[in-house]
Amino acid sequence: MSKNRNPGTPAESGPPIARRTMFSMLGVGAAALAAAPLVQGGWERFLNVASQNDPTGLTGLLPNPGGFRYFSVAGSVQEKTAADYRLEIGGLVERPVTYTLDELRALPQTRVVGEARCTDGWRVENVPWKGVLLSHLLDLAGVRPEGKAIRFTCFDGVYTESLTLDQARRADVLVALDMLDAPVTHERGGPVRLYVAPMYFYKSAKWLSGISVTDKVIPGYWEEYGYDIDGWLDKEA
Ligand SMILES: Nc1nc2c(c(=O)[nH]1)N[C@H]1C(S)=C(S)[C@@H](COP(=O)(O)O)O[C@H]1N2
Ligand SMILES: [Mo]
Repeated sequence: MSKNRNPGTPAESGPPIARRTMFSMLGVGAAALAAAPLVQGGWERFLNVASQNDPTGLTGLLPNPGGFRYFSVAGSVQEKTAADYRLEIGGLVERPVTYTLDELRALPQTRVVGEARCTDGWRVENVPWKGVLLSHLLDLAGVRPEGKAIRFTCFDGVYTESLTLDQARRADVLVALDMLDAPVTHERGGPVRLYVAPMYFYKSAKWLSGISVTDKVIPGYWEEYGYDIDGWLDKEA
């Protein structure tokens, strides 16, 4: 698997040619989608409407009528269930801990509604996410004074991400267990994924398995290839 792929060029299911054909059948050019996020928003709404009455049957053939594109830098990812999922919290903390899924569910749950916006131009708006505030998990573990940043690892064995401690403590950064009011599916990065509402979706690591407090930011997978370490959607955020 090539590492040079742009994070916005999804390794999603289905042949790209077929997708392009589908877009052009809808009269929407891929270049226009990439260049105009607002047009993309309109396109998503069009699709949602279209899939409700679906007069042509066309939308059922689209790769993902809900708007999300499957993305993974790893090949196939082993599915994890409540029985074998674990989240390890360690590094520069007073109390390293390993959580099961049930233990995470027993912690206070916070709901954040936000968008998922890929650097490629596709976005899904008003997505409800629910889970444990990252800041709460950090407080429970007790960040040591030398702790300045967070490194995230994933059970796909490949992907990594980072946040500064200040970013990680924001009230819109979740260790998400639910999405669209249902458990996060394997395809979407479940049973547990990160959701960093104010940043591009590449910051929201899927298949989250490790949260490690570090003394400085360690650039994540895509950031090694030139992507902004701070992936703010709005620079002034
Ligand atoms: N583990 C992991 N997390 C990841 C990625 C990935 O390849 N692996 N891709 C990122 C990118 S670039 C995007 S746009 C989103 C895609 O999430 P989705 O597949 O649920 O749409 O996940 C982000 N998190
Ligand atoms: Mo992305």
